[in-house]
Amino acid sequence: MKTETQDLTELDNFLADRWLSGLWKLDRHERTPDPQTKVVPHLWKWDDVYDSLRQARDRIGIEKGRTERRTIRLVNPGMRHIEMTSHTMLLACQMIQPGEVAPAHRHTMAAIRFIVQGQGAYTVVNGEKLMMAEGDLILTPQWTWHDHGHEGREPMVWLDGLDVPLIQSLQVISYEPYSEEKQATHASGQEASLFGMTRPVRSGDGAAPTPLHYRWKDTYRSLQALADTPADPYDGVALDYVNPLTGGSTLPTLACRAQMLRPGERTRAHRHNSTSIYHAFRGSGATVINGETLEWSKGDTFIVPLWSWHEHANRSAEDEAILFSMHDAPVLEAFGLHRQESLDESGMGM
Ligand code: 1HN
Repeated sequence: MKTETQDLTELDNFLADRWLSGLWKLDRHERTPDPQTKVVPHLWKWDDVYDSLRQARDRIGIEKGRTERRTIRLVNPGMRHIEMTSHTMLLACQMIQPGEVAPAHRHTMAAIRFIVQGQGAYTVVNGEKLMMAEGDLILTPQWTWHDHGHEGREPMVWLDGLDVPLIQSLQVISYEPYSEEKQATHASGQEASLFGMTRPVRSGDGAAPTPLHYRWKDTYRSLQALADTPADPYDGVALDYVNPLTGGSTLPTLACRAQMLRPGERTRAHRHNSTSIYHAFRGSGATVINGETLEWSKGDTFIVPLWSWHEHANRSAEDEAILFSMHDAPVLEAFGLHRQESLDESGMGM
């Protein structure tokens, strides 16, 4: 007599031979009430990232057709197999030297750049030359041509945030180099910088303005204005970088946010099934993620995996702390999947 297991193994093999599979083999881990992720909480220290960039600078020149970007990825320990920051997002850090040109290309991945150090570099997005300043956010929506250059004197560093692993999983990666190293810029130059949310009237040019450039001086002024009002219990004084044309998220797949933790401020714990990557732009503090405390200071980057309880605290009683962050929430929202939960008590303790 055959045991039930033998019977099943025979059936499983029978099915496998025919490219079929019984649902009874499904991993039980996929049937838990709580979403599961392989992404783990992690913090990357600024000194490590910056030192790595300097070492790369000393060894790697930027060259068309070879190394087109001097960019270092922040790899989540749970995402070692794909060398990504989360299952949906990649955060990288890029350094460009005075006089260098990072050649123009376009791809189906959307990108954001958050400028962390230096001045005098620029990005050209579809012919618009956007000068970078610390704290600025510059968008490169999917399939837009982009190249970077540097007219300043000091090395310039920014964060690159992209939806690479999401686009990889959809298997729709396309990449195209531009015919020239650099794009020609619009004759009127720096459209977004010059005209803000307006555009010059030109016959035959009906394209809506693409909002590409969020300046730090504007963001900071808004944060300061908000600082005197009641803060969000979970995020403090926080601003979403919206697409002003639609009121929707920064990009279809990525949302960016700037938040201020006022001196001594501490937020309440909540969790959501979107993943967040934070960069400490100013100040220092701590974030407790499922009971694990990550201490951060200026320049550090950390990740809060989906569905983990988290709360932030500014460690200083005198200085504000400012976090820039990137989230994959728009993807979940688009499919009606976004979920969040909060605790009634005022935190998990730190
Ligand atoms: C990319 O095109 C840039 O254009 C930076 O500066 C980082 C990471 C992965 C894929 C493409 C850039 C990138 C990237």
